[in-house]
Amino acid sequence: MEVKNRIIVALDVPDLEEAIQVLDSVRENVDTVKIGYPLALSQGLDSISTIKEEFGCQVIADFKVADIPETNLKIADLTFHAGADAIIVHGFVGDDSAQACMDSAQRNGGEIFLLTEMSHPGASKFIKPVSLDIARMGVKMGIKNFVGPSTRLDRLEKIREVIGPDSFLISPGVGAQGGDPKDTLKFADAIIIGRSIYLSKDPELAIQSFINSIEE
Ligand code: NUP
Repeated sequence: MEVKNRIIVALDVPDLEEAIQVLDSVRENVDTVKIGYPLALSQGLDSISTIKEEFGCQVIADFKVADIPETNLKIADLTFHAGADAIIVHGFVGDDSAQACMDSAQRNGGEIFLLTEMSHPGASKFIKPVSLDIARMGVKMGIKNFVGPSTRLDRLEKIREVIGPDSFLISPGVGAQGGDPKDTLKFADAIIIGRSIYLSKDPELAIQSFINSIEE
């Protein structure tokens, strides 16, 4: 996946109007957005096609899919049929569950991102001890896209070592959770930024200052 300016905007707003307003102000500099449960549960899966039609951008559906293979398959099919370009899938549930999403992606011409280690402090307890194993599992399965934390760069670096230079790694936690954009991009291909953009009074200015700090 190619991501303009290496920035993915997370649109965790519960209102489609608000999402469109934010996207409208950053459209010059952003071509990839991530939507998750806040928007999908309040506005429905149709919000994916609405956003795509209006802005022509790529949409990553952050549904952190983590169920048995049969249910994962249904979730992924529905998400791709709604127009998503990619879906984020949890790795801790095992290779059969992730494989179901890969099968759906292949059938529907989409992509999956495997979530290795999460970015919040609580992730240190259960998922951090196994996140490199999750990354290794993904590599073995032939997965090419991964998600890793910008809030623990030592871990992000290790995840990059495991997945190799040719895998595509995106990283949430920049801004509001404390991750630094430029440092994160030493290991990640693109950063995911939510609140620091959509809560900003001027989202375009916020994006511009992230771009400047990356280029410094
Ligand atoms: O480990 C993860 N951490 C994380 O923050 C995996 C994620 N998918 N996210 C998502 O990235 C989170 O749900 C939110 O949509 C976005 C970060 O938003 P913000 O902290 O920049 O507001």
